[in-house]
Amino acid sequence: MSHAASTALVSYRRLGDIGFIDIDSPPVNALSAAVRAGLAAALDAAEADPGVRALLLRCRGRTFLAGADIAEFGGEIPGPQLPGLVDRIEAFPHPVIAALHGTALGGGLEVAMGCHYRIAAPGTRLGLPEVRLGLIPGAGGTQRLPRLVGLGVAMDMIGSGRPVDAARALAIGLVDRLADGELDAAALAYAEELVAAGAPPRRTGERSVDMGGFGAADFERGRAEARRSARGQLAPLACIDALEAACTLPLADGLRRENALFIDCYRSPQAQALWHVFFAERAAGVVPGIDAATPELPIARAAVIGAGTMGAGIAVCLADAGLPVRLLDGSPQALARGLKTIESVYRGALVKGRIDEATLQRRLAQIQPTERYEDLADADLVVEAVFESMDVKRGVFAELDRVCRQDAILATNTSTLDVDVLAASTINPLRVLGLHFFSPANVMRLLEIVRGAATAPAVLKTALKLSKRLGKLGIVSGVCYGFIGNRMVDGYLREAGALLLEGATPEAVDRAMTDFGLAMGPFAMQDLAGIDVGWRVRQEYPPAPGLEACYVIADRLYALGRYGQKSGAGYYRYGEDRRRPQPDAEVEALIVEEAQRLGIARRALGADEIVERLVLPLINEGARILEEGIALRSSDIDLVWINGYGFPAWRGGPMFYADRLGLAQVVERLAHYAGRFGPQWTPAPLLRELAAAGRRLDSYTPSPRSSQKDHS
Ligand code: T1G
Repeated sequence: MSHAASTALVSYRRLGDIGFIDIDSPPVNALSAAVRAGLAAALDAAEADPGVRALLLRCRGRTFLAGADIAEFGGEIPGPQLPGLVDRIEAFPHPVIAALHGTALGGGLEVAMGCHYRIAAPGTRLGLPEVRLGLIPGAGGTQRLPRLVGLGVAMDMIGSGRPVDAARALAIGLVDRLADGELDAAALAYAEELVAAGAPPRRTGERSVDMGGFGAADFERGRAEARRSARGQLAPLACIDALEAACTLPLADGLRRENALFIDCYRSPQAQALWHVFFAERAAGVVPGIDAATPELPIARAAVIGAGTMGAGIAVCLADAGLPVRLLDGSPQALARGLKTIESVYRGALVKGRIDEATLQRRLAQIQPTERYEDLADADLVVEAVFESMDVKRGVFAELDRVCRQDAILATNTSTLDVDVLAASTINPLRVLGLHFFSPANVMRLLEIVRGAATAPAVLKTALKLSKRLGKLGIVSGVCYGFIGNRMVDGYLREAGALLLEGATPEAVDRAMTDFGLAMGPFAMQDLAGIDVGWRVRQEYPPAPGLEACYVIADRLYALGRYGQKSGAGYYRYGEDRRRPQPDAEVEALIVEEAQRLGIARRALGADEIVERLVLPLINEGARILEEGIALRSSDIDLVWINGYGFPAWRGGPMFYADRLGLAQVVERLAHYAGRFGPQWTPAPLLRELAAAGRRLDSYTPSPRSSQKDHS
C-alpha cells in the first residue's frame, strides 16, 4: 500500500481504484487546524497517487464535519485555510465523493459541495448555520450552494441557517443519492459505479446559478426584510451581498467577495457575542454535583395541575415530547377552557402545516382531563401551575403528598414564590423543585430549573434531561425572589417607570430598546404580560422605601383598568391587531400630571441614556445573582435574558455586554447614577471587586451555595 498518509485525525489510503480520506476527530469532526492540516496532507498524498480513480471522503464517529472549529475563533485562523482546501478538492482530477451522516454543517457542507458527488445516510442534516454565529459561509458556501440548489433555496438556507434533512437535500439537488443500507458500503459502491461509468469530476463551481426569476429588486427586498426582522445585525445583510455576488460575478471574484464579507463579520463584536452564546448553551447543562454517576429517574407519565394559560401550555409541551399527560383542575369550566386552549394550539399548528391531522388527534388523546387527584397516582412527574398564592400551592402539594408515589417528582411553575418554603410543607422535599416555564409555555424556549435547598441530585439531573426532551433550554437557578429572570426585571421596570416621569414617552423608551436590539421594550412587554400581574406582585412585594414613585404610572393605569393587551389599553391603546400598540395621548397626559404632582421637572432624554438606564440595572442585579450563587455562571444569566426576555443574542446577553463595556466603566456609570438617584444604583460588590482586579464576569465562578433566602 503506497501513497498512504496519516495524521492522528486524518488518513489517506487506497484500495484498488478508490482512495479513502477518513477523518476521525471527536466529538463532532470540527474542522480544527489539526484536521485541516491532516486534510491537506491527505490531499497531497491523493494528488500524488497515480493509481487513484476516485476519492471517497468519509468521517468516523457520530457525524460528518460539523463545520469550522468555533473554539478556534477570535484571532488569526492558523494553518491551512479551508477555502483553499475546498478549491483543491474541487480541482481534483478524479471524482471525489462525500459520504455524509449525522450532520454536514457550515464548513463541513462547504467541503461536501467542493466534492463532485454526495451520498447521504437517511436522516442526515445539511445546512449552513453561519448566520447564527454572526458569520456568513466563508469557504465557498455562498457561491456553490446557489449553483447546486438555485438562488431561492440558497437564500432561505443561508439566510435562516436552518438545516435540511437528507430527503429534502436529495429533492433540491444538494445530494445525489441516499444510502440504501450501511453508508460505508453504499458510498463505496457509488464510487466504484462512477469509476466503472468513467464519470468525470463534476465541479460545482463550473455550474451557473438558477436565479429562478430573481432579480436585483429581490435582493433589495431581501435586504429590507433583513433590516426589519434582524434589526442591527450585520451577517444577514452580508449573506445577501454574497449571494448577489454569486449571481453577478464569475466564481473566483464571487469567492473573493465572499471572503471579504466573511472577514468583516468575523471581526465584528456581534459574531463574538454569538460564539459566546454557542458555548454558553453547551455549558448550561454542566451543574456542580451532577455527573454521569448521578442516577436519573424515569419519566413515562406526567400530570399538570391547573388548566389556565400556563398549565395548558405546559401540557402541550409534555405531550409534544411524547408523554401521556393528566390535566387536573378543580373547576370543570376551567378544565373545559384549558382543553379548548390546547385544541386551538394544535389546530393552529395544523393550519401552519407543522403537524398533520393524525398527530393532532394523537396529541389531544395524550392529554386526559381529570378533576380527581387520585388519577395522578401513577404520574412520574407532576407540574403545578395554579394561582400564584402560597396557600393555594401548599394545598395542592398536600394533595400530591397524599396521592403520588414517593419517587414521583413534584415541580412548581411558580415565578416568584419561595420553592423551599413550598418543599418544606411536603413530606419529601428532596423530590421538589421549580420548573419555571415562560409564557406561552409551548413556544418559549427558556426553562428556569429552580434547585431547592433539599432538591435531590437525581431529581435535578432528571429535570435537566427533561428540559432537553422538551426542546427547552434548561437553566439552573437557586431559590430567591423571582429566580434569575424576574428578579432582574425589577430594576429594569423600576427605571422604565422613572424615565417616564423624567420626560420620556413609552414609545420613545420602547423604540430605544428595540433599536438596541430587544424584541420588545419594557412598556409593550408589560402590556403583554398584564399590568394587573405587576400590580399584584407589588402588593406581595412592595417597592423599597423611596422608590414608590417609579411605579406610580403603572398603579394609575391599573386603577383605570388599563391592564394592557388583554383589556385593549395599557401604556398603549390596542385595536383589532393586538400586536400594533398605538401611542395614547391619555397616558401622556397622565404622566405629565404625575410628574407635576411629584415635582419632577421633565426633560428630553436621548436613546443612549435610556438604554444605559435600563441595561445597567440588569447588569447590577445580575452580578448580585452571580455573587450569591443563584446563577452558576454569568453566561447562564445571558441565556435567561436572551431566551426569556428578548435580549439580543448578537449582544451576547447583559453580562457579556457588561464585559465588553468593561467593568470599570460599568462601575463608574452605576456610581454616577447612585450619586444622582440613590442607593438603588450602588454597584454590586462583585462588580467593584472584578473591576478592581481587571477581571471579567465570565471569569467568575460562585462558590457552591447553600440556600440563601435573604435576598432583600
Ligand atoms: N466547533 C467546536 N466545537 C464544537 C462544534 C464546532 N463547530 N460543534 C460542536 N462542538 C462541541 C460542543 O461545544 C460540545 O462540546 C460537543 O462538540 C458536542 O456538541 C468556514 C466559519 C454538531 C449539531 O454551527 O450545531 O463552519 O460541550 O453538545 O447536541 O463557513 O454541536 O461537549 O465540550 O452541541 O449532538 C458552523 C455547530 C461553524 C455547527 C451536534 N457549524 N454545532 O449537536 O452536541 S462556522 C456549526 C452544532 C463555519 C465556515 C464557517 C451541534 C451539532 P462539549 P453538542 P449535539
